[in-house]
Amino acid sequence: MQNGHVGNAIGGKLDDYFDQRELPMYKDKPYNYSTSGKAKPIYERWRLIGSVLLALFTVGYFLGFFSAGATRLKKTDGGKSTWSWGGKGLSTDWDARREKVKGVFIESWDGYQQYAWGHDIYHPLSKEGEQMSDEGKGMGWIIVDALDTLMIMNLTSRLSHAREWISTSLDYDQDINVNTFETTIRMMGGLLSAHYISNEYPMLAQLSDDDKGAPGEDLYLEKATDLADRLMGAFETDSGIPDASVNLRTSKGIVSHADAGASSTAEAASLQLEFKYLAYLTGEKNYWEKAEKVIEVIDNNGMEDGLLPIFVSPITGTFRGTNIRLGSRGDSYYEYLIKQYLQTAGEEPLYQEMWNQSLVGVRKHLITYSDPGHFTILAERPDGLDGKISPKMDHLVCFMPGTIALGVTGGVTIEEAKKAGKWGEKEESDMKLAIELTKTCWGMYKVMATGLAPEITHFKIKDPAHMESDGILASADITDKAKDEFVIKHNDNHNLQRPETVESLFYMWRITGNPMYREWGWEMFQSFIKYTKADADGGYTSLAHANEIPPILRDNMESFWLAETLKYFYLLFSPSDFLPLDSVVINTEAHIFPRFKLARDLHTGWERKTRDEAGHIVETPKTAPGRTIKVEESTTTILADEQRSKEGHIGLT
Ligand code: DMJ
Repeated sequence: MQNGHVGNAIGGKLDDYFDQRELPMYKDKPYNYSTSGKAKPIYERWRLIGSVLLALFTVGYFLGFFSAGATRLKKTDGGKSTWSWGGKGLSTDWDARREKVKGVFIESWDGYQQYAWGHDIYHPLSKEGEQMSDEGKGMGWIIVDALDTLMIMNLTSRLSHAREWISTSLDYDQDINVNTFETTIRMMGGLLSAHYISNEYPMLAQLSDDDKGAPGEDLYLEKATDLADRLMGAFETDSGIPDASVNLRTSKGIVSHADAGASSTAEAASLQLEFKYLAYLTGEKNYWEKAEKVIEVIDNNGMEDGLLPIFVSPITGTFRGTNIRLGSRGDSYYEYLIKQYLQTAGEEPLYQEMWNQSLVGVRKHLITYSDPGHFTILAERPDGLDGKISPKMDHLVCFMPGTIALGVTGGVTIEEAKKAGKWGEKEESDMKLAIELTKTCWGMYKVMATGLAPEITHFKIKDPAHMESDGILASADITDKAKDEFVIKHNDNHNLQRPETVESLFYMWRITGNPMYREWGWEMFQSFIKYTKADADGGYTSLAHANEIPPILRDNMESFWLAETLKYFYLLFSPSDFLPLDSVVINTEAHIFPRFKLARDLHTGWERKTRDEAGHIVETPKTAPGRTIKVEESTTTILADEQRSKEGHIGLT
């Protein structure tokens, strides 16, 4: 699409708009879209009237006639700008915004398709592809990761192309070492999600997974199972904690070459949704047992307040180091606690108990406030819980607000939770924390010259730090002044097209119903369009420097740009009944799985050891089966994906 992104000029915006409306911009059409070519006069007339009205509105918006939403820039004292939220403004055409997201996905996908098809890595500036391993022939890194987004966006012709590649070219029998976690969440997760969506929402996926009689029946599921069987060797360690990497041909686990052989806690403990869903689909209990064993081994460390160091040994099953954080290497351990509880429809309460314990631990040890704006920070404890707090947040931590909200209601709206009598002080307080943390994550975008968040943000805080237990502080509005307390170090100002904040906006919108979250998302999306476009047909790329204009581009499109970031934008602007949150559970790579009830011989195969209020194991003999002490107070935590990547193995983020 020529100039197919939101530029500054009004003229450009209108051109874009009319381009999109009048030209057959996308070959892909909704499955049930009429292709008769017969004119539909009334519809066409309304479409024209709609176009004119929208054009007038767009002009008005940019001339400042309307307060078109919560995030309009308001000029205040001394001409300084203030970002404010709260207003609703005129009704917005969310369908049109959603189509814009689809347009950006198409540009990104088509760039990849044209210049790097079948490669794991895509460089949109040099317009080249690369495999993650020189010996490898491609793992489908981008194609498989994007499959379910193609379905959700109903991009049928592109989906057919992807499915054909998977059917004819994708072969996991390769003598290459891959990262266990990344391969599980992206490849297995992508295939399983494609299987689920194509069966559950056949109108979205023109080609079902079950091509009766055709070669490659249940293609996605078969590929997922083949891959899972190769990954399973990673779990064959002394402790049951999986090795960081695995050879796909031999299925032999490979200990991490870095970190004294330790695995990342988050990586070891974020494989469960995928292997459990596969066990459910295939009836193979082994997948279930290996995955859940990891959580048992981790929990048997009896960490204080459910907060964990970011490394764990696959030999002993015990932690390495003292670094506790919910950023890189820690993040999705926590995410998968609550999501495991939701995946099996609330039938495994020990995961909710662990989540609650960890959340209390987060509040006790990690929540502090910036100074003077009192923005809520989810900080780190590099030297353990008795060490000094480090007021730093990886962008990765921004999954947390949405996940907290999800944990509060299980996916239904606040209103519905209240009606169902599932609302009390804890829910109220957790939701407030989610709201404040979302604002902080949004602030990370607002303080940047491009409007795109850095990889890592530091904050100015008081010394000693004001903790939540010293009293909850109300945050100020995010204004230009916030730049003084959101501290962006030179090495941290890159933007890797990450999804976590829009992921949280999506959950917050669905759960609170506050349109402010959609408006924030729209602003973020416009910044991505404006500043991350590679060139006319390359697609979109990540940024080496997001805090200067023009930004410095990096020559890489992350696969999660297609799998997660654009999917969450699309869902944020979609109607709320599209993929209802209380019937699905979304993995850490935004792949969508169903919730299900424990069935057959799939059940929780372990019990938590008795522990004291702080979460330490109490060495008393167990008495009755199922005996666990419910500990109300406790939490857990988890290095930068940058470090995770390229450590000599394939598939590190
Ligand atoms: C993704 O691969 C997953 O979301 C993972 O959990 C964290 N890192 C990236 C996105 O930032």
